[in-house]
Amino acid sequence: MPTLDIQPNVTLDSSLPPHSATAAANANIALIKYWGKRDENLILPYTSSLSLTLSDLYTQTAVSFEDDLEQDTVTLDGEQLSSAGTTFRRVVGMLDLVREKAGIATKARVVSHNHVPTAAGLASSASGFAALASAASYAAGLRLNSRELSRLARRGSGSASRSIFGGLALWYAGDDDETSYAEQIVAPEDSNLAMIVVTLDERKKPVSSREAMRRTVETSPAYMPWVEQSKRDLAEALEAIRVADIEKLGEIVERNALGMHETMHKAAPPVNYFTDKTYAVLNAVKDMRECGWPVWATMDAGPNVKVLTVGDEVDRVMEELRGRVEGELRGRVEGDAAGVTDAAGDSRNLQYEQTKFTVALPGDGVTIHTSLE
Ligand code: 2P0
Repeated sequence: MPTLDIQPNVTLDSSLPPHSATAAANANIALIKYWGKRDENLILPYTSSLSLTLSDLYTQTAVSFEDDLEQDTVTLDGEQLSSAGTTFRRVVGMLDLVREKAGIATKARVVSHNHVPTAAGLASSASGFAALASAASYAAGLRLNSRELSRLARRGSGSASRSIFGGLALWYAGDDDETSYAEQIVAPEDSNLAMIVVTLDERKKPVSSREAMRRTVETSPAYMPWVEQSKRDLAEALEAIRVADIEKLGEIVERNALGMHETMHKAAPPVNYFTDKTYAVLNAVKDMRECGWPVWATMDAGPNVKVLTVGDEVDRVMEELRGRVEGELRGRVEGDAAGVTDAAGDSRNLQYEQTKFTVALPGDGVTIHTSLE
């Protein structure tokens, strides 16, 4: 499949102070998953992965390198991060990479806002590190092209390599730092796909994806077979996209995600992100499909379910899905004589009224505004 060679969308902005830039990057959801690193330091994955970048779910980050700063400062959603925390250290890790490439030692101020509502249950590390890598490198005076930005974003968080691009993005596993990057394979306007994010639980997950991935690679006997299967899944998914066969694509997407979760279930100790509600949504998706609806499920490192569907049918698909999921959850409560209650003693509320549905359409790649010098 020919890939589209695109440059980042960069605007020179004379209103910005010197050595500063802002960048906005959208979140993405993988259709063929990234799960497992062959090199933890460089973040080189075992497998290539494929994702859909989503519109209106993004991180906006401003970076300025300022001579009078004594240390880096990072503000996330209005809160200044402690220098002892993991997120602060990961952000400074990215700033250090940029300083090394640019040959500077100046400290930076980073101000970032996530417009990925917590309620959407989506990870913000992909959009977060794509925006940070873009803003920091342009603020430092580096004029990286899209491929170089993708490689740099990858060093912050693997999935961020894909959020540099809009539409469908393919992250080539590669062999080393230079060959592990993403590319756009279908522009957002040419992709008639959509996702419905079904959020069941907004709480922070008990095991981070980074830890779960590491444990799976080290201990799961199902991991290497999944790696081999995933390579076949990717080849078939690309062919299904080429011939616009969404039925085939959906089938592969669902089996690739469920296969990834099986590798975790067989890790020691096992990692299991599924809850009763997850099974209820997966059942509703399967029942809808049996009635002819174009719906396929995918899941990431958490209990929430993302439903792949056709872009121009997404509204009616969402209404049907909502009705069925609520029906499933209500049925489970009524079928359980003991009931399940939350702190307020309201069993119905616990079971389904907190479930949220968010429609996400294909979105654009990163946009950057940078100062003149
Ligand atoms: C993905 N996930 O392809 C997969 C599927 C979760 C499940 O990429 O350790 O936050 O920072 O490279 O990118 C989540 O992992 O992990 C992820 P790191 P990242 O979207």
